[in-house]
Amino acid sequence: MHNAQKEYGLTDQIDGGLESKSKLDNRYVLDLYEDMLLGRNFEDMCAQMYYRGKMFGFVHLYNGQEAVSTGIIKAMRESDYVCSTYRDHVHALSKGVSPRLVMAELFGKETGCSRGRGGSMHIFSAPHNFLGGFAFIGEGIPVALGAAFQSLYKQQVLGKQQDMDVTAVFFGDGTTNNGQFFECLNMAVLWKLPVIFVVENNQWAIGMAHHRASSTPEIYKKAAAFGLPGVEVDGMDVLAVNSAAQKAIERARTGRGPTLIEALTYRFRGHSLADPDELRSKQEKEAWINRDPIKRLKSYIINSEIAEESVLDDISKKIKIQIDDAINFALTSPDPDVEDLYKYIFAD
Ligand SMILES: Cc1ncc(C[n+]2csc(CCOP(=O)(O)OP(=O)(O)O)c2C)c(N)n1
Ligand SMILES: [Mg+2]
Repeated sequence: MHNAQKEYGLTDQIDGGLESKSKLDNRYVLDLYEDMLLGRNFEDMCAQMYYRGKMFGFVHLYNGQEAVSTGIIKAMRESDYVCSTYRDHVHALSKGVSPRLVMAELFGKETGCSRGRGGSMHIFSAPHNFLGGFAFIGEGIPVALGAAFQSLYKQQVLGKQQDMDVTAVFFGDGTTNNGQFFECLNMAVLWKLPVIFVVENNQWAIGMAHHRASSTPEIYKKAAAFGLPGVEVDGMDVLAVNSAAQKAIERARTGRGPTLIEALTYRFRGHSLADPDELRSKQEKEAWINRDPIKRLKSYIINSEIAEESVLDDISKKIKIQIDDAINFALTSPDPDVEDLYKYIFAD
């Protein structure tokens, strides 16, 4: 076993999931449920609006992967940073960006979180330390390293903070075959940066099956070459992801360096809303849909008597109201003014 792995106290698998006996605060579990449901409902509404012609360009939905966003981001604090991909709406919602501002951005409206200039792949919010939204795969990883470096510098050189803010960077299985991933693992370990690399291994990169594209399909094992802990976690189990995240965050915050978390997950829809999704087999899709992370958490909540069905129904109603409000806000918001075409290109 690698040294960093030993220090982290983890082998291949993580404990603390839906099957574990350890008890979490009931309110906390319901908050995780609410966040996942918000993500799912938001994305379903996006699909409707896209096909009604309200959104333009490519739109990549996150259905099926909610346990990863919720499990990781809800373990972070407000001042921590998140770096996303083009599949970014739900990461932004988990980080606290209002559904109104994300929906308005998708509609290209002036009130959107990127002033309508970014669209689906460029969700950004400085007040939430949400650093994007990147159309190029792997592009967020070096940006995350920069964010982590400034946290380290603030604490260790400027002496401004007692502990460090942590940066979580999300990316897909396909992206881990890019050079930036390896370069950044190396530098993050070398400088002991407070960063968490979160691989959302949804088994596919557009139409390329992961096992056909990677020399070692178990991505978490690649961490050993660089000397950081690599952890594999069930990405359809929000409690397991949350447990892995808490350990990694604690490690990063206290100056012990980065962690790589590989969450095994699946996207329930095509690569983007323009993808006919003809390459993945029906059996494969069904097997993963049976492990729907929201349904699994719902059963866990009911079976362990955390809450009754009516409480979950109320959460569902609350979210529907929130989504309707976001749609109304986006529909009634103004388009950017043509006069402002060159605004926001450079920082003031
Ligand atoms: C640098 C770069 N090369 C190629 C592409 C085209 N491209 C868009 S998505 C994608 C696959 C990414 O798959 P993965 O990292 O597994 O993420 P997922 O879509 O599954 O979330 C590729 C190759 C791109 N966006 N950027
Ligand atoms: Mg993928």
